[in-house]
Amino acid sequence: MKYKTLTHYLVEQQREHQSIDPELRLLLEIVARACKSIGHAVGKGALGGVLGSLGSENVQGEIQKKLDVLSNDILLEANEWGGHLAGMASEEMTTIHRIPNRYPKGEYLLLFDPLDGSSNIDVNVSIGTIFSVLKAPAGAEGRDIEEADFLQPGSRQVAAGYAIYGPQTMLVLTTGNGVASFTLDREMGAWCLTGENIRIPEDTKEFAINMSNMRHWAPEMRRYIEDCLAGQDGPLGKNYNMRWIASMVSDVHRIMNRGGVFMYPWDAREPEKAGKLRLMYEANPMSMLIEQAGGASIDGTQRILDIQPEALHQRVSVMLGSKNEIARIAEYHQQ
Ligand code: AHM
Ligand code: MG
Repeated sequence: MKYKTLTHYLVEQQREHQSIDPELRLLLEIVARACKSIGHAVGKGALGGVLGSLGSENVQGEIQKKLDVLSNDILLEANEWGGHLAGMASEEMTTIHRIPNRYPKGEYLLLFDPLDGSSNIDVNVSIGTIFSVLKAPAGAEGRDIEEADFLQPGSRQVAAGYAIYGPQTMLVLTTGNGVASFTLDREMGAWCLTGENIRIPEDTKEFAINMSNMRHWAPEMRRYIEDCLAGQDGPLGKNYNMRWIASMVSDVHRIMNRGGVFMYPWDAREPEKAGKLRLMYEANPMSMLIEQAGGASIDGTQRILDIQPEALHQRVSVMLGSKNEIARIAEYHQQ
């Protein structure tokens, strides 16, 4: 075979780096397999009867799409029986999911946004699955896992990744030793290593943000974007380009490949929520990937991976991507 498979890559990681053990390898292979199933369902679209809404609301009060729930079920079922997990948590579930007693338990915690990019699900635009892996805290063995066990800062993640369902189905993964990407060979059903040691360009002239919310942002955020829009003759001295897909996975994937900054800042409409995106299922895993690829990720003033979570569904302001541009955005927030 011309390309290394995901299994081959993970076995090599296991040999070279103590941070990955057989249980974590099994976990990642199972998540990757579940993503293959989700990608298959997404790809069928109307023919699979999977488009449209269910009429139910998730814990955040958002209308659930059929594919949101299907993807959540696929990930739960795939990961329950392997013996590698102590518990799971998902953007689509009110509280944590304990491993049923009929299965053995392991030491890892899996968190996911089963299908990110809700507004793009029914319109055939790229969407994705985001996941984060933590270890259950010491002392959690032999007792039921609790919500509090999941509330660890992103710097404690042992792995993170996303699958993107687009023109190609890809998996982008880190176990703390750089970022690798895999393309799904749809005939073989195999994840093939197509990118290793991904590095994000440190400088950029491209930003991704939902501009329609501009009037609700904090003044420093508004000032940064106004300066970007001023172009060559403005204080930043360059002409910026804007790209906004509205699927975080796709916007981040573009940045992974050619640089840029993605922002979903704090918004005055819901001041207490700190932002739209979720710390545990979206911001933390993406921040680990971005940092592992040489980029940076902040909430405006602090590194996202250092935030001590206070609640499972906590929201956060997110600014991530090319390192030097994120440093510039941080300066705007210090002034
Ligand atoms: P979701 O998890 O309900 O899909 O929401 C998250 C998505 C992100 O993928 C994307 O960056 C953002 O919401 C888009 O928001 P907007 O509707 O403001 O464009
Ligand atoms: Mg999401």
